[in-house]
Amino acid sequence: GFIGTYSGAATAPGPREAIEKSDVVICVGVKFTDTTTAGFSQQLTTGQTIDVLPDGVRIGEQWFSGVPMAEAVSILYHAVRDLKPQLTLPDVKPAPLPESDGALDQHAFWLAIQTWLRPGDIVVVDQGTAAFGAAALTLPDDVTFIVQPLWGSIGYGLAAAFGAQTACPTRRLVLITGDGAAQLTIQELGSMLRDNLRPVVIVLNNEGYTVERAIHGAEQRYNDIASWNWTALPHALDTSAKAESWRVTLTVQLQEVLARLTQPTRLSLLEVVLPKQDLPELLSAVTQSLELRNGGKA
Ligand SMILES: Cc1ncc(C[n+]2csc(CCOP(=O)(O)OP(=O)(O)O)c2C)c(N)n1
Ligand SMILES: [Mg+2]
Repeated sequence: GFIGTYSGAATAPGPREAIEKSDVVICVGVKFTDTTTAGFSQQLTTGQTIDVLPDGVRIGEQWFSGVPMAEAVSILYHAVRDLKPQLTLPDVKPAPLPESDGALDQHAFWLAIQTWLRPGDIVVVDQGTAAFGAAALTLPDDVTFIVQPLWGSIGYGLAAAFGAQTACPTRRLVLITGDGAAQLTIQELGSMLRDNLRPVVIVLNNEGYTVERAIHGAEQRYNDIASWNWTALPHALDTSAKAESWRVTLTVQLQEVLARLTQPTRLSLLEVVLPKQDLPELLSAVTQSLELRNGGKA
């Protein structure tokens, strides 16, 4: 039933129309923020939405306080299931990822990830180009997807990956994080190695804060970060040589390394070198409207 990710005006036309023209939209734990709605451009009316919040529910203008979220979701689930025979579901498929011309850029990276992911993976992505690229993926069945779009605190992904892999040590865990974000919590690689965890850690090396460059100050120094030797880090953070690491600059190298990581037997760190100003498509649409808004032009 997945038709795409809703980001206000940055949503592809098919999913956007399907969502905005629905009679009823059930929002579960939704908080619209500037970066998830391309600058608050969502078009959903109060009358059209059911808002399920941690301790209450709003249906149109009416509030029902004190309803626990799990109970509200269960009630709505049963109500929708009973109504299902009468519903016409929108005939919209998520847009396929754009074709790649072969160079290792955001498009090529996400295409490779799309074909490599498999059912049952845990996918953790950090804020930055990773979160916006991943939002356009069509996930295989039974994938657990962890992302923190609301507060967007960078560095969360690596630490969350540690927690998720600790909880589920036998599932393949794939972390995709920006280089800037990774610099905040990288030491937890050491804890993962201490605990013999085997996540696939993919670091997108685009020389700094690419998402911030797109919003403001593309060439400003505050968007640059220290240039680290990423592939040396797991070895610096563990003396027993438990990790493997690679650096890729070509799409074919990326595909080769991913192919080796079907059943990782050790922690694997993959540094993917990407162009400094390159954005996934959804993020270009979002940052263009944020830039307009920040400049008072929206
Ligand atoms: C703790 C924290 N500090 C600063 C920010 C502001 N911020 C949002 S995205 C970002 C840059 C992320 O860069 P990177 O992880 O390299 O991702 P990229 O967009 O380059 O792929 C920054 C600094 C934040 N969201 N959270
Ligand atoms: Mg970066």
